[in-house]
Amino acid sequence: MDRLRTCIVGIGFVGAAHIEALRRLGNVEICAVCTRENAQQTADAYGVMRGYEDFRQMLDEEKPDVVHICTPNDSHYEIAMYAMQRGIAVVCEKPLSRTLEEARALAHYAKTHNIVTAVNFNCRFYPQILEAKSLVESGALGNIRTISGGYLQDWLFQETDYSWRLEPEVSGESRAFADIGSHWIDIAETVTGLRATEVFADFETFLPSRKKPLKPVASFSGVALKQEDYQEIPITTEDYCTALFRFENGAIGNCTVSQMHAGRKNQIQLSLSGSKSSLFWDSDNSNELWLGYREQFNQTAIKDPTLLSPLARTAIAYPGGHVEGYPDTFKQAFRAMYGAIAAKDTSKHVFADFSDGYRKMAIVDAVVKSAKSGGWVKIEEA
Ligand code: SOE
Repeated sequence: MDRLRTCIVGIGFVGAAHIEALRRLGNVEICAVCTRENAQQTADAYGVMRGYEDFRQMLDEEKPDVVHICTPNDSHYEIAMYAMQRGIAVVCEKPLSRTLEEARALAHYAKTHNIVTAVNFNCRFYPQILEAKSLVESGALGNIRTISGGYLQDWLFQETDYSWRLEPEVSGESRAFADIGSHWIDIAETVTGLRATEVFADFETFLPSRKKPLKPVASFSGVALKQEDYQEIPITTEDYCTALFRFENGAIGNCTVSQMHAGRKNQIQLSLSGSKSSLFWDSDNSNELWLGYREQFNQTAIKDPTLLSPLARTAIAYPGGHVEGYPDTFKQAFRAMYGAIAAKDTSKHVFADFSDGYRKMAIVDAVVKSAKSGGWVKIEEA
């Protein structure tokens, strides 16, 4: 097994998830982390040798095989370009960038310079999502007619809930769709193998202003501060998005995305109906896949490697009955990505690369344009 050296930029909620998943792979040495403040202290806290406050210095001194970008969206482009120009493979958090132009340039550079890249669309690596993909590929569903579902969360429900994702200069013009709707359209396209061609989207911002904490508060921490520790700021990005899609084969789709749906912590659902049968998957019950029929009893496919397809088995580490979930999707995604990085293999794999990251940004861009214009918008060919 090839041993690869890795550096991580950004140690928030998701940077920590990357470290944990990489350690579970067994063949990755996390040599350094980069964060703007208290870098060595942070490195020590994660049991990593060195901490840097400047990502350029880290990449120049450590010369890693791979860099993971776990920072806010506005720095993805700069870090990814700097790494690729030094021949370093990049694993970037989604969405790939803050703007469509940045994503286009990153995908172009990766392609023309043969750099192995990846975007962490981790939901592809739920075993039942890969099982759904195998079923669609086998023709079991017939022609896909409808693709529906959505992604609901409540971590931005209160006016004191705050994150850099609420600031368009950092996050981009879309918030809820770019952050979590992008996961939904990613699994919809991955499972069906179909591309969305146009979109009609509607946005709503339920809280036009929020209280920004003047002291640091980590995402999902649930920490509340005193009145005087908040500053009132206007919110211009969407809390909620409904979108209709048309797919290349004529299938129609719709999704509902919200970061203010009380009680729904982090639920993504996908429902497909075809000319032969249907399927439904829910991340809150991620080890099961519902299969629906007209002429026979419905079925539930459970996560059991002895029963599932070869493709689904590639993302399973434990026997049936031993539940695998969200952190396992990171491990399985990184396992697939590191296989390609070790082999310097830039061909298409199950994981998303920068061309897929660009594709998703083209969809985000069309969603924003549609919400602004109030009409159907064609998705840029990416
Ligand atoms: C916040 O909405 C977030 O952390 C997303 O950015 C992740 O992609 C998702 O997995 C969980 O929620």
